[in-house]
Amino acid sequence: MRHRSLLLLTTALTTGALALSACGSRDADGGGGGDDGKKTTVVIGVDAPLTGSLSPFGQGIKNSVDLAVKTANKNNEVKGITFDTVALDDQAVPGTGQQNAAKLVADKNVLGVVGPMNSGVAQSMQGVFAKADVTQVSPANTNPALTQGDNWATGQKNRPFKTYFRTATTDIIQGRFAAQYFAKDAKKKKVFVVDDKQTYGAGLATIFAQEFKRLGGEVVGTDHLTVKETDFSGIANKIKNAGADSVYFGGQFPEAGLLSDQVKKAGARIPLMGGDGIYNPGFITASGESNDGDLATSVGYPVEELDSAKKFVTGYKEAGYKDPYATYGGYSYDAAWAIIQAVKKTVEDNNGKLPAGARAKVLDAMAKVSFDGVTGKVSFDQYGDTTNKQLTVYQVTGGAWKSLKSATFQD
Ligand code: ABU
Repeated sequence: MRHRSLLLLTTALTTGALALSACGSRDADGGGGGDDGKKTTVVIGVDAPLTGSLSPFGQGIKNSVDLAVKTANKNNEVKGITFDTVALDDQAVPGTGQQNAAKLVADKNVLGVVGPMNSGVAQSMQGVFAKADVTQVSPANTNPALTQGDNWATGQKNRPFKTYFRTATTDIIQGRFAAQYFAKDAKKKKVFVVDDKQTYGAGLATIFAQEFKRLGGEVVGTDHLTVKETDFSGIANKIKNAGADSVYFGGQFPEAGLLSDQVKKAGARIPLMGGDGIYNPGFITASGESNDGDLATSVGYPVEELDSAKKFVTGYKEAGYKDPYATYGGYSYDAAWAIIQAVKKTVEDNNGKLPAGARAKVLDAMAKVSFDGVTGKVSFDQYGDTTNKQLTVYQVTGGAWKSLKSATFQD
């Protein structure tokens, strides 16, 4: 019942926001601004899971985009332009993400979108944005096929959508980085690999397993769990009986925390490792047993340790957002700032005015964006992938995530 009320509220807020942005400003894609002292409103859309189990990630994404937009407006970053945001909740459901993409495309003031969080949701949105020339930047998607096509593993890279970019690195890098840490630093030899059958989780687990085997490790068993289920004791017993010295899990933190708990309750006191999807305090609280020693990789260096992120961290705190910026906050700020920079270039190239057909021009400018962001240098390669290949290994220590090792991935 409570869930239904939340859904209704989110829909109502969403509809209101879209209606407001449409009538409260001039049409951003049709040209205007800068010539009569009146400002043109450009909307940056946000799509993320704002309710449901992954909302701790989604709220951090939404707030960080909001902070970027407020900073741009305060600094008059693009003369003649006021930025606004419209945030839609995809609940981590691909169909909902697709509907949200259609709503954002229908608002002519939307020149770029930050999101989504889930790679599986992105697959359902990419085509909608591509048809409308709307630039999309995900701060969190890591599945390689989104930028490099379905045959990336055979070396035949083919960018499927020119409108799609991301500030988070790919699982080609993350999965291999994790396997190298497990095999070389943690000296693990026998891993049991589990995934959640989702685009992100299954892809990441496959890349991890391949690299772990390449490095001489043994995959002593594999299994799959179902998202939103809670009893993984059957898998936990298999892991115990396989004689594994470690578990690798491709998926998100709610299931990962429960799996870790049940593996330990089954009597296997071995570490579980996962990717950025489990790097959340919710992983630790989901487990009744202490999961000290468990590991996660995540994209980038820890924001709290970066000089380039100091203003972001302080600004976020001062803004008083209820939820933390979480794993993707810095990347979300940088994604929004990249869109803002592309709008800036578009306006500057057109004598200070937003040109007609602004969406296509913002898209052109996006490919060449380059600036020093919260997470480091922000720019994109020919596939729309970030050029930032930094990653960090975190470990649960004393009931909290602590960074262990950060590096720039080298092939
Ligand atoms: N990168 C982890 C979570 C988001 C995704 O599905 O890619």
